[in-house]
Amino acid sequence: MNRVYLHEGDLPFCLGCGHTLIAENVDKALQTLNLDPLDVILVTDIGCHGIIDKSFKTHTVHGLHGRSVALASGISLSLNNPDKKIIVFIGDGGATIGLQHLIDSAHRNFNMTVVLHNNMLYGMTGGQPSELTPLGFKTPTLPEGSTQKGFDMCEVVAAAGASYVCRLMGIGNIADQLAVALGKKGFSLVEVMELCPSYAVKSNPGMKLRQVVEEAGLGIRVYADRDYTGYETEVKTETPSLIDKEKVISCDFTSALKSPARIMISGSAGEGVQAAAEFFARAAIASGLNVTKKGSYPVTVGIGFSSSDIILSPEHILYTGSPSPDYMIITSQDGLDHSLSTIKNMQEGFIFLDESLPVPNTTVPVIRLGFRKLAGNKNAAIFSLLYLAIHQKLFPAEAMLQMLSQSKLAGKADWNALVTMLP
Ligand SMILES: Cc1ncc(C[n+]2csc(CCOP(=O)(O)OP(=O)(O)O)c2C)c(N)n1
Ligand code: SF4
Repeated sequence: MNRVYLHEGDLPFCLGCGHTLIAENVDKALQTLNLDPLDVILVTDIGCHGIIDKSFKTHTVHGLHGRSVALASGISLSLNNPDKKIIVFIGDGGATIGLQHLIDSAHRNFNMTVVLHNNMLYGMTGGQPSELTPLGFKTPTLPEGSTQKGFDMCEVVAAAGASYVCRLMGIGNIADQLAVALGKKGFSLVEVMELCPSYAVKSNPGMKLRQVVEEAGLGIRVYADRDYTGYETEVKTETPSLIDKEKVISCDFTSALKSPARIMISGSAGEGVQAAAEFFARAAIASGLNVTKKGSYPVTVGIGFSSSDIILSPEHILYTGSPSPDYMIITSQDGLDHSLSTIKNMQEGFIFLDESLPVPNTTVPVIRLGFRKLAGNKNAAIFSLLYLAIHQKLFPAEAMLQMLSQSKLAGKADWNALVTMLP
Protein backbone atom coordinates (compact mmCIF):
# COMPACT_ATOMS: atom_id res chain seq x y z
CA MET A 1 0.00 0.00 0.00
CA ASN A 2 1.36 3.45 -0.90
CA ARG A 3 1.88 6.02 1.78
CA VAL A 4 -0.63 8.86 1.98
CA TYR A 5 -0.12 10.45 5.39
CA LEU A 6 3.59 9.67 5.71
CA HIS A 7 6.24 11.21 3.48
CA GLU A 8 8.21 8.84 1.28
CA GLY A 9 11.65 7.79 2.44
CA ASP A 10 13.11 6.12 5.49
CA LEU A 11 11.51 6.62 8.85
CA PRO A 12 13.88 7.89 11.55
CA PHE A 13 14.05 4.77 13.74
CA CYS A 14 16.71 2.07 14.21
CA LEU A 15 16.42 -0.98 11.99
CA GLY A 16 13.68 -3.30 13.28
CA CYS A 17 12.23 -0.76 15.74
CA GLY A 18 8.55 -1.38 16.46
CA HIS A 19 7.87 2.36 16.08
CA THR A 20 8.30 1.98 12.29
CA LEU A 21 5.57 -0.68 12.13
CA ILE A 22 3.21 1.55 14.12
CA ALA A 23 3.78 4.63 11.96
CA GLU A 24 3.27 2.69 8.73
CA ASN A 25 0.14 1.00 10.05
CA VAL A 26 -1.33 4.28 11.29
CA ASP A 27 -0.89 5.57 7.74
CA LYS A 28 -2.79 2.52 6.40
CA ALA A 29 -5.50 2.84 9.03
CA LEU A 30 -6.03 6.50 8.19
CA GLN A 31 -6.36 5.52 4.54
CA THR A 32 -9.21 3.22 5.54
CA LEU A 33 -10.90 6.12 7.29
CA ASN A 34 -10.16 8.33 4.30
CA LEU A 35 -9.46 11.47 6.30
CA ASP A 36 -7.99 14.63 4.83
CA PRO A 37 -4.40 14.84 6.24
CA LEU A 38 -5.18 18.34 7.45
CA ASP A 39 -8.11 17.04 9.46
CA VAL A 40 -5.65 14.93 11.44
CA ILE A 41 -3.70 16.40 14.36
CA LEU A 42 -0.85 14.19 15.53
CA VAL A 43 0.35 15.06 19.02
CA THR A 44 3.63 13.52 20.15
CA ASP A 45 6.08 14.08 22.96
CA ILE A 46 9.68 13.38 23.86
CA GLY A 47 11.01 9.91 23.17
CA CYS A 48 12.00 8.02 20.01
CA HIS A 49 8.32 7.67 19.01
CA GLY A 50 8.08 11.50 18.95
CA ILE A 51 10.71 12.04 16.27
CA ILE A 52 8.16 10.80 13.72
CA ASP A 53 6.64 14.32 13.45
CA LYS A 54 8.57 15.41 10.42
CA SER A 55 7.56 12.25 8.56
CA PHE A 56 3.82 12.92 8.79
CA LYS A 57 1.95 15.24 6.42
CA THR A 58 -0.76 15.87 9.01
CA HIS A 59 -0.71 18.71 11.53
CA THR A 60 1.84 17.83 14.19
CA VAL A 61 2.32 19.17 17.71
CA HIS A 62 5.30 18.14 19.84
CA GLY A 63 5.25 18.54 23.60
CA LEU A 64 7.21 17.82 26.75
CA HIS A 65 7.82 14.25 27.81
CA GLY A 66 4.61 12.63 29.04
CA ARG A 67 2.43 15.63 28.19
CA SER A 68 1.08 14.74 24.74
CA VAL A 69 -2.28 13.63 26.21
CA ALA A 70 -2.57 16.91 28.14
CA LEU A 71 -1.85 18.89 24.99
CA ALA A 72 -4.27 16.78 22.99
CA SER A 73 -6.97 17.33 25.63
CA GLY A 74 -6.64 21.08 25.17
CA ILE A 75 -6.74 20.72 21.40
CA SER A 76 -9.71 18.36 21.56
CA LEU A 77 -11.68 20.68 23.84
CA SER A 78 -10.90 23.85 21.96
CA LEU A 79 -11.64 22.37 18.53
CA ASN A 80 -14.69 20.50 19.82
CA ASN A 81 -15.11 19.22 16.28
CA PRO A 82 -15.79 15.50 15.66
CA ASP A 83 -14.52 15.88 12.07
CA LYS A 84 -10.99 16.49 13.35
CA LYS A 85 -9.06 13.37 14.33
CA ILE A 86 -6.63 13.83 17.18
CA ILE A 87 -4.01 11.09 17.46
CA VAL A 88 -1.55 10.93 20.34
CA PHE A 89 1.72 9.03 20.11
CA ILE A 90 3.26 8.34 23.49
CA GLY A 91 5.88 5.91 24.83
CA ASP A 92 5.56 3.70 27.89
CA GLY A 93 7.92 6.15 29.61
CA GLY A 94 5.78 9.17 28.74
CA ALA A 95 2.54 7.35 29.52
CA THR A 96 3.68 6.64 33.07
CA ILE A 97 5.38 10.02 33.62
CA GLY A 98 2.12 11.65 32.47
CA LEU A 99 -0.23 9.00 33.84
CA GLN A 100 -2.65 11.46 35.42
CA HIS A 101 -3.28 13.05 32.04
CA LEU A 102 -4.24 9.69 30.56
CA ILE A 103 -6.58 8.90 33.44
CA ASP A 104 -8.23 12.34 33.38
CA SER A 105 -8.62 12.43 29.64
CA ALA A 106 -10.08 8.90 29.54
CA HIS A 107 -12.34 9.75 32.47
CA ARG A 108 -13.73 12.81 30.70
CA ASN A 109 -13.84 10.92 27.41
CA PHE A 110 -12.12 13.61 25.36
CA ASN A 111 -12.07 12.85 21.64
CA MET A 112 -8.69 11.37 20.75
CA THR A 113 -6.94 8.10 20.00
CA VAL A 114 -3.83 7.40 22.03
CA VAL A 115 -1.35 5.01 20.44
CA LEU A 116 0.84 3.79 23.27
CA HIS A 117 4.18 2.61 21.91
CA ASN A 118 5.04 0.09 24.63
CA ASN A 119 8.59 -1.12 24.05
CA MET A 120 8.79 -1.66 27.82
CA LEU A 121 11.68 0.77 28.37
CA TYR A 122 12.89 4.32 27.79
CA GLY A 123 14.33 4.05 24.27
CA MET A 124 15.62 7.55 23.69
CA THR A 125 17.70 7.81 26.86
CA GLY A 126 19.41 4.43 26.63
CA GLY A 127 17.03 1.81 27.97
CA GLN A 128 16.01 2.68 31.52
CA PRO A 129 12.97 0.77 32.83
CA SER A 130 9.53 2.38 32.94
CA GLU A 131 6.52 1.54 35.10
CA LEU A 132 5.41 -0.80 32.28
CA THR A 133 8.61 -2.86 32.25
CA PRO A 134 7.62 -6.47 33.02
CA LEU A 135 9.00 -8.54 35.88
CA GLY A 136 12.39 -10.01 34.96
CA PHE A 137 12.80 -7.83 31.85
CA LYS A 138 16.42 -6.72 31.52
CA THR A 139 17.54 -3.32 30.31
CA PRO A 140 21.03 -1.79 29.99
CA THR A 141 20.58 0.04 33.32
CA LEU A 142 18.87 -2.92 34.99
CA PRO A 143 20.94 -5.90 33.83
CA GLU A 144 19.66 -8.11 36.67
CA GLY A 145 16.10 -7.67 35.36
CA SER A 146 13.14 -5.77 36.78
CA THR A 147 12.17 -6.94 40.23
CA GLN A 148 8.66 -5.58 40.02
CA LYS A 149 5.66 -6.25 37.81
CA GLY A 150 4.81 -3.50 35.35
CA PHE A 151 1.21 -2.38 35.62
CA ASP A 152 -1.45 -2.99 33.02
CA MET A 153 -2.20 0.31 31.31
CA CYS A 154 -5.22 -1.08 29.44
CA GLU A 155 -6.88 -2.04 32.74
CA VAL A 156 -6.16 1.42 34.18
CA VAL A 157 -7.49 3.39 31.21
CA ALA A 158 -10.51 1.13 30.76
CA ALA A 159 -11.33 1.58 34.44
CA ALA A 160 -11.02 5.35 34.04
CA GLY A 161 -13.90 5.30 31.56
CA ALA A 162 -12.42 5.35 28.04
CA SER A 163 -14.74 4.53 25.14
CA TYR A 164 -12.41 1.98 23.66
CA VAL A 165 -9.24 0.24 24.86
CA CYS A 166 -7.29 -2.60 23.31
CA ARG A 167 -3.83 -4.14 23.30
CA LEU A 168 -2.14 -5.38 20.12
CA MET A 169 1.03 -7.20 19.28
CA GLY A 170 3.15 -4.91 17.12
CA ILE A 171 3.76 -7.62 14.54
CA GLY A 172 2.53 -7.81 10.94
CA ASN A 173 -0.50 -5.88 9.76
CA ILE A 174 -2.23 -4.05 12.60
CA ALA A 175 -3.89 -1.41 10.40
CA ASP A 176 -7.42 -2.81 10.73
CA GLN A 177 -7.30 -2.86 14.53
CA LEU A 178 -5.86 0.65 14.56
CA ALA A 179 -8.63 1.79 12.21
CA VAL A 180 -11.25 0.45 14.65
CA ALA A 181 -9.77 2.55 17.47
CA LEU A 182 -9.31 5.60 15.27
CA GLY A 183 -12.93 5.35 14.18
CA LYS A 184 -14.28 5.43 17.75
CA LYS A 185 -15.82 8.52 19.26
CA GLY A 186 -14.48 9.71 22.58
CA PHE A 187 -11.26 8.51 24.18
CA SER A 188 -9.65 5.42 22.73
CA LEU A 189 -6.33 3.84 23.57
CA VAL A 190 -4.42 1.24 21.61
CA GLU A 191 -1.42 -0.21 23.38
CA VAL A 192 0.98 -1.70 20.87
CA MET A 193 3.50 -4.13 22.33
CA GLU A 194 6.85 -3.88 20.61
CA LEU A 195 10.57 -4.26 21.12
CA CYS A 196 13.47 -1.82 20.99
CA PRO A 197 16.17 -3.76 19.10
CA SER A 198 18.88 -1.38 20.28
CA TYR A 199 18.36 -1.85 24.02
CA ALA A 200 15.80 -4.56 24.83
CA VAL A 201 16.97 -7.21 22.40
CA LYS A 202 20.63 -6.66 23.30
CA SER A 203 19.87 -6.95 27.01
CA ASN A 204 17.66 -10.01 26.58
CA PRO A 205 19.29 -12.17 23.88
CA GLY A 206 16.89 -14.54 22.15
CA MET A 207 13.85 -12.82 23.63
CA LYS A 208 10.58 -13.22 21.71
CA LEU A 209 7.95 -10.48 21.99
CA ARG A 210 5.00 -12.90 22.22
CA GLN A 211 6.65 -14.79 25.05
CA VAL A 212 7.44 -11.61 27.02
CA VAL A 213 3.87 -10.37 26.68
CA GLU A 214 2.41 -13.72 27.62
CA GLU A 215 4.68 -14.17 30.64
CA ALA A 216 3.81 -10.63 31.78
CA GLY A 217 0.13 -11.67 31.74
CA LEU A 218 -0.82 -8.88 29.33
CA GLY A 219 -3.91 -9.84 27.35
CA ILE A 220 -4.02 -9.21 23.61
CA ARG A 221 -7.66 -8.19 23.50
CA VAL A 222 -10.24 -5.44 23.74
CA TYR A 223 -10.56 -4.09 27.31
CA ALA A 224 -13.39 -1.60 26.80
CA ASP A 225 -15.84 -0.85 24.01
CA ARG A 226 -18.54 1.48 25.25
CA ASP A 227 -21.09 3.74 23.62
CA TYR A 228 -19.91 7.29 23.58
CA THR A 229 -22.27 9.60 25.41
CA GLY A 230 -20.34 12.83 25.04
CA TYR A 231 -17.67 14.59 27.04
CA GLU A 232 -17.90 13.93 30.74
CA THR A 233 -17.24 17.59 31.35
CA GLU A 234 -18.78 20.93 30.51
CA VAL A 235 -17.44 22.39 27.27
CA LYS A 236 -17.64 26.14 26.86
CA THR A 237 -18.45 27.03 23.29
CA GLU A 238 -18.54 30.80 23.73
CA THR A 239 -15.06 31.39 25.10
CA PRO A 240 -13.89 34.87 24.08
CA SER A 241 -10.60 34.94 22.24
CA LEU A 242 -7.71 36.31 24.31
CA ILE A 243 -6.37 37.93 21.15
CA ASP A 244 -9.54 40.01 20.75
CA LYS A 245 -8.72 41.71 24.03
CA GLU A 246 -5.44 43.00 22.65
CA LYS A 247 -5.47 46.56 21.38
CA VAL A 248 -4.69 46.69 17.67
CA ILE A 249 -1.50 48.64 16.99
CA SER A 250 -2.04 50.98 14.07
CA CYS A 251 0.86 51.66 11.72
CA ASP A 252 1.16 55.44 12.03
CA PHE A 253 4.89 55.58 11.32
CA THR A 254 7.35 54.18 8.81
CA SER A 255 10.76 52.63 9.17
CA ALA A 256 13.66 52.75 6.74
CA LEU A 257 15.10 49.47 8.09
CA LYS A 258 16.19 47.31 5.14
CA SER A 259 17.29 44.10 6.88
CA PRO A 260 16.64 42.37 10.23
CA ALA A 261 18.11 43.90 13.39
CA ARG A 262 18.69 41.60 16.37
CA ILE A 263 18.76 43.33 19.72
CA MET A 264 19.49 42.03 23.18
CA ILE A 265 18.91 44.18 26.23
CA SER A 266 20.18 42.96 29.59
CA GLY A 267 19.63 44.61 32.93
CA SER A 268 18.31 43.91 36.39
CA ALA A 269 15.01 42.48 37.56
CA GLY A 270 12.71 45.23 38.82
CA GLU A 271 14.23 47.85 36.51
CA GLY A 272 11.57 47.62 33.80
CA VAL A 273 13.58 45.70 31.19
CA GLN A 274 10.65 43.57 29.99
CA ALA A 275 8.29 46.56 29.90
CA ALA A 276 10.87 48.58 27.98
CA ALA A 277 11.29 45.79 25.44
CA GLU A 278 7.51 45.62 25.08
CA PHE A 279 7.23 49.38 24.35
CA PHE A 280 10.10 49.13 21.91
CA ALA A 281 8.47 46.15 20.14
CA ARG A 282 5.10 47.91 19.95
CA ALA A 283 6.71 51.08 18.60
CA ALA A 284 8.48 49.03 15.93
CA ILE A 285 5.16 47.40 14.96
CA ALA A 286 3.59 50.88 14.78
CA SER A 287 6.38 51.68 12.32
CA GLY A 288 5.37 48.83 10.03
CA LEU A 289 8.04 46.32 11.11
CA ASN A 290 7.68 42.63 11.94
CA VAL A 291 8.81 42.00 15.49
CA THR A 292 9.54 39.12 17.86
CA LYS A 293 10.29 39.64 21.53
CA LYS A 294 11.38 37.09 24.10
CA GLY A 295 12.04 37.57 27.79
CA SER A 296 14.49 35.73 30.01
CA TYR A 297 14.86 36.02 33.78
CA PRO A 298 15.34 33.71 36.77
CA VAL A 299 12.29 32.11 38.39
CA THR A 300 12.95 34.42 41.33
CA VAL A 301 11.58 37.30 39.26
CA GLY A 302 12.45 40.05 41.75
CA ILE A 303 16.20 39.54 41.86
CA GLY A 304 19.03 38.96 39.41
CA PHE A 305 19.15 39.64 35.67
CA SER A 306 16.34 40.39 33.27
CA SER A 307 16.98 40.28 29.55
CA SER A 308 15.04 40.40 26.33
CA ASP A 309 15.79 39.35 22.74
CA ILE A 310 14.07 41.44 20.11
CA ILE A 311 14.15 41.02 16.35
CA LEU A 312 12.92 43.79 14.04
CA SER A 313 12.54 43.06 10.37
CA PRO A 314 10.93 44.52 7.28
CA GLU A 315 10.37 40.87 6.18
CA HIS A 316 8.55 38.04 7.94
CA ILE A 317 10.67 36.57 10.75
CA LEU A 318 10.95 32.82 10.22
CA TYR A 319 13.63 32.12 12.84
CA THR A 320 13.22 33.74 16.23
CA GLY A 321 16.57 32.71 17.69
CA SER A 322 19.15 35.43 18.23
CA PRO A 323 22.42 33.77 19.29
CA SER A 324 24.58 36.75 18.37
CA PRO A 325 22.81 40.11 18.47
CA ASP A 326 23.64 43.07 16.23
CA TYR A 327 23.07 45.40 19.17
CA MET A 328 23.67 44.49 22.77
CA ILE A 329 22.49 46.93 25.43
CA ILE A 330 23.62 46.46 29.03
CA THR A 331 22.16 48.65 31.72
CA SER A 332 23.37 47.03 34.94
CA GLN A 333 25.94 44.70 36.50
CA ASP A 334 23.37 41.84 36.63
CA GLY A 335 22.82 42.33 32.90
CA LEU A 336 26.55 42.36 32.22
CA ASP A 337 27.15 39.17 34.22
CA HIS A 338 24.32 37.44 32.38
CA SER A 339 25.54 38.55 28.94
CA LEU A 340 29.23 37.69 29.16
CA SER A 341 28.97 34.46 27.15
CA THR A 342 26.89 36.18 24.43
CA ILE A 343 29.42 39.02 24.32
CA LYS A 344 32.24 36.48 23.98
CA ASN A 345 30.55 35.03 20.89
CA MET A 346 29.85 38.40 19.24
CA GLN A 347 32.11 38.85 16.21
CA GLU A 348 30.40 41.99 14.98
CA GLY A 349 27.76 44.51 16.01
CA PHE A 350 27.82 47.08 18.83
CA ILE A 351 27.62 47.00 22.59
CA PHE A 352 25.96 49.92 24.36
CA LEU A 353 27.10 49.78 27.95
CA ASP A 354 26.04 51.86 30.90
CA GLU A 355 29.02 54.05 31.82
CA SER A 356 28.96 52.80 35.42
CA LEU A 357 30.03 49.31 34.28
CA PRO A 358 33.45 47.83 33.51
CA VAL A 359 34.14 47.25 29.82
CA PRO A 360 34.05 43.51 29.04
CA ASN A 361 36.73 41.76 27.05
CA THR A 362 35.53 41.97 23.42
CA THR A 363 36.62 42.88 19.90
CA VAL A 364 33.26 44.53 19.22
CA PRO A 365 33.00 48.35 19.60
CA VAL A 366 31.71 49.31 23.05
CA ILE A 367 29.86 52.63 23.41
CA ARG A 368 29.58 53.81 27.03
CA LEU A 369 26.58 55.97 27.87
CA GLY A 370 25.01 57.37 31.04
CA PHE A 371 21.65 55.58 30.80
CA ARG A 372 21.30 55.23 34.57
CA LYS A 373 22.67 58.67 35.40
CA LEU A 374 20.45 60.53 32.92
CA ALA A 375 17.20 58.58 33.25
CA GLY A 376 17.50 56.92 36.66
CA ASN A 377 17.74 53.18 37.41
CA LYS A 378 14.06 52.45 36.71
CA ASN A 379 14.03 54.21 33.34
CA ALA A 380 17.49 53.26 32.09
CA ALA A 381 16.17 50.35 30.00
CA ILE A 382 13.55 52.40 28.15
CA PHE A 383 15.97 55.23 27.70
CA SER A 384 18.59 52.92 26.20
CA LEU A 385 16.12 51.46 23.70
CA LEU A 386 14.91 54.92 22.76
CA TYR A 387 18.54 55.84 22.16
CA LEU A 388 19.02 52.76 19.99
CA ALA A 389 15.92 53.44 17.88
CA ILE A 390 17.09 56.98 17.16
CA HIS A 391 20.81 56.44 16.69
CA GLN A 392 20.60 53.31 14.61
CA LYS A 393 17.62 54.74 12.66
CA LEU A 394 15.54 51.63 13.35
CA PHE A 395 12.26 53.54 13.48
CA PRO A 396 11.17 57.09 14.46
CA ALA A 397 11.54 58.10 18.12
CA GLU A 398 8.00 59.51 17.87
CA ALA A 399 6.65 55.95 17.61
CA MET A 400 8.12 55.09 21.00
CA LEU A 401 7.25 58.46 22.53
CA GLN A 402 3.65 57.89 21.44
CA MET A 403 3.60 54.43 23.06
CA LEU A 404 5.03 55.89 26.26
CA SER A 405 2.58 58.81 26.28
CA GLN A 406 -0.32 56.33 26.18
CA SER A 407 1.05 54.30 29.11
CA LYS A 408 1.31 54.72 32.84
CA LEU A 409 4.96 55.58 32.28
CA ALA A 410 3.90 58.87 30.67
CA GLY A 411 4.47 60.91 33.83
CA LYS A 412 7.47 58.96 35.13
CA ALA A 413 10.02 60.97 33.16
CA ASP A 414 10.23 63.85 30.71
CA TRP A 415 10.84 61.54 27.78
CA ASN A 416 10.98 64.35 25.19
CA ALA A 417 13.63 66.16 27.23
CA LEU A 418 15.61 62.93 27.71
CA VAL A 419 15.75 62.43 23.95
CA THR A 420 17.54 65.77 23.59
CA MET A 421 20.14 64.77 26.20
CA LEU A 422 21.35 61.87 24.12
CA PRO A 423 24.90 62.33 22.86
C1 LIG B 1 9.88 15.35 32.20
C2 LIG B 1 11.04 14.64 31.56
N1 LIG B 1 11.62 13.61 32.19
C3 LIG B 1 12.65 12.96 31.61
C4 LIG B 1 13.10 13.33 30.38
C5 LIG B 1 14.27 12.60 29.74
N2 LIG B 1 13.81 11.70 28.71
C6 LIG B 1 13.83 12.04 27.41
S1 LIG B 1 13.29 10.81 26.41
C7 LIG B 1 13.04 9.79 27.75
C8 LIG B 1 12.58 8.37 27.59
C9 LIG B 1 11.55 8.18 26.54
O1 LIG B 1 10.99 6.91 26.68
P1 LIG B 1 9.56 6.58 26.13
O2 LIG B 1 8.60 7.66 26.52
O3 LIG B 1 9.20 5.21 26.54
O4 LIG B 1 9.74 6.67 24.55
P2 LIG B 1 10.72 5.86 23.56
O5 LIG B 1 12.01 6.64 23.51
O6 LIG B 1 10.91 4.49 24.12
O7 LIG B 1 10.00 5.90 22.26
C10 LIG B 1 13.36 10.43 28.93
C11 LIG B 1 13.27 9.84 30.28
C12 LIG B 1 12.47 14.40 29.73
N3 LIG B 1 12.82 14.79 28.50
N4 LIG B 1 11.45 15.05 30.33
S1 SF4 C 1 16.59 3.29 20.41
FE1 SF4 C 1 15.03 1.70 20.46
S2 SF4 C 1 13.08 2.81 20.55
FE2 SF4 C 1 14.64 4.23 19.85
S3 SF4 C 1 14.55 4.15 17.61
FE3 SF4 C 1 16.15 2.74 18.27
S4 SF4 C 1 15.11 0.77 18.43
FE4 SF4 C 1 13.52 2.35 18.39
